[in-house]
Amino acid sequence: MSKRVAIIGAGPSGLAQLRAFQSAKEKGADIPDIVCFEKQSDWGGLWNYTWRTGLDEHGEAVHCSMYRYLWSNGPKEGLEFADYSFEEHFGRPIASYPPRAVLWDYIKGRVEKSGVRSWIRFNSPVRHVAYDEHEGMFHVTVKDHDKEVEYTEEFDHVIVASGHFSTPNVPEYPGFDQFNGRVLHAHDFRDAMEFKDKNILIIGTSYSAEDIGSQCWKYGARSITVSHRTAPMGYKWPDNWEEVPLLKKVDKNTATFIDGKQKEIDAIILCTGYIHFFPFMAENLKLKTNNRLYPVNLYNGVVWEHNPKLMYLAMQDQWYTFNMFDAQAWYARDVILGRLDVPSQAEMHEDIDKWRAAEDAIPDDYAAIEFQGQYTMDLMALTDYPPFDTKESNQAFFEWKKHKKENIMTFRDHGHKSALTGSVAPAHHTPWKDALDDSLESYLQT
Ligand code: FAD
Ligand code: NA7
Repeated sequence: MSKRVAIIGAGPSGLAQLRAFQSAKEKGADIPDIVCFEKQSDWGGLWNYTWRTGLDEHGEAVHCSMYRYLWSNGPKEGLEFADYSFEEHFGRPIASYPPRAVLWDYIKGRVEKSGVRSWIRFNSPVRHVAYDEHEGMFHVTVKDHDKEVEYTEEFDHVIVASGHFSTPNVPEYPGFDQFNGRVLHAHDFRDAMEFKDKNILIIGTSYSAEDIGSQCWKYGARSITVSHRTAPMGYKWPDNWEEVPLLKKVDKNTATFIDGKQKEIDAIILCTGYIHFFPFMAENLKLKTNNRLYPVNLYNGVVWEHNPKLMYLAMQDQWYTFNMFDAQAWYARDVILGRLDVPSQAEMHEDIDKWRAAEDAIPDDYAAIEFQGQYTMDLMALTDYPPFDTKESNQAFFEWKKHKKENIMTFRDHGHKSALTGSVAPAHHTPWKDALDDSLESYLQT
């Protein structure tokens, strides 16, 4: 096949795309020439941890938003690859909330076995993508940091898999410029030990707020205060943890909240989310969305309705992750291979609107999980990706939510059932709150 496909990013979604093409090739299909551009020197995306913050060794913005001691914030049974179970990778059932290094190992295992590393050009940030209407081709401009050159190549298709939890959303509050401590965004948080014996103020109430606060508590912060814009998280927190209304201002080390309450604080961590940021995409190809389950302009959550030769992976807000990315990647592959057609733009648009209206009517988190499970099942039904019943994995999410309500500091001590193997995960050898070593070796000890 003479077609060429560019994939931008070798994180879990870009790697899913490589695996999808490789699996078709393995079954005898004639596949296009695939080139994956990755700006970092290794694969795994956010799961490839670095101590660096700000700019990297090449002056590129650091992609990593992960931190030391990060353990999966949802059950692994909700993200398991349907063609490569945890049990296959580790040789036995393992506990349900693995630390970062264990999940990175799992992600790498599948692609190492499938031999797709040679399809990736590392240290290669994509600088610009434009579409030439006359040629019907994309022009992709890339910086090669190894050779110190910039070049442009032509591709028939472009798949953007560059992630959307890397460019921080950074609000400012009055007095930040006078604060006598560190103000940082979750993107730059690396080691909870930095905040041992400190009084920290967290802004935001979603995953990052909950988990970074919990990390700081676990590693010895003196107190944790979490300020909300909309509503408190409402878990049963430890004694040195308090939820307060939105921050009004800071003055030296005193924080004042909109209800007039004041607290002395040493550091402020903005857990205020991320923005979808694609500075390398031409304006007419750029996805512009907030963080939601069904972003605008993406048919089946993947195909750019204005030009179906362009696709975006994993741009949704995420309950499901790796297995949903797989379902998307297999679908994108089959559209590119001509195995699946896409309808007219008007029909795509209508379909997107229908899904978005359904999303707007979702009453609660449970229904949101079911919505994304159904979306993933619908995609799986279109391709030869091994299907699994998301009712089973939804159940793992439901139990997870229940356990969090019961005790936010012990939910990771529970095990869930794999929708693939039927095995129930064993409890980890040490309760999460006492497990200070997050290494793979420590986690896999029996
Ligand atoms: P990413 O992992 O972000 O990878 C994108 C890749 O694209 C990166 O390697 C990057 O270097 C590359 N790239 C970006 N721009 C360019 C460019 N211009 N040119 C070339 N390459 C480029 N999910 C879970 O399932 N469980 C969890 O516990 C969990 N915890 C999380 C914790 C944090 C702090 C964060 C931020 C996210 C977490 N997630 C978790 C969600 C996470 O989004 C997914 O697990 C997954 O990493 C998304 O994969 P991705 O490939 O789409 O994006
Ligand atoms: P999320 O899930 O996008 O949440 C962002 C949070 O930040 C949310 O609670 C917002 O409150 C809050 N927010 C956003 N802007 C502001 C301002 N200006 N002031 C106060 N609060 C604000 O991001 P996370 O980082 O928690 O999670 C992202 C991913 O990382 C996730 O998938 C995890 O796996 C890890 P709101 O409720 O909108 O009022």
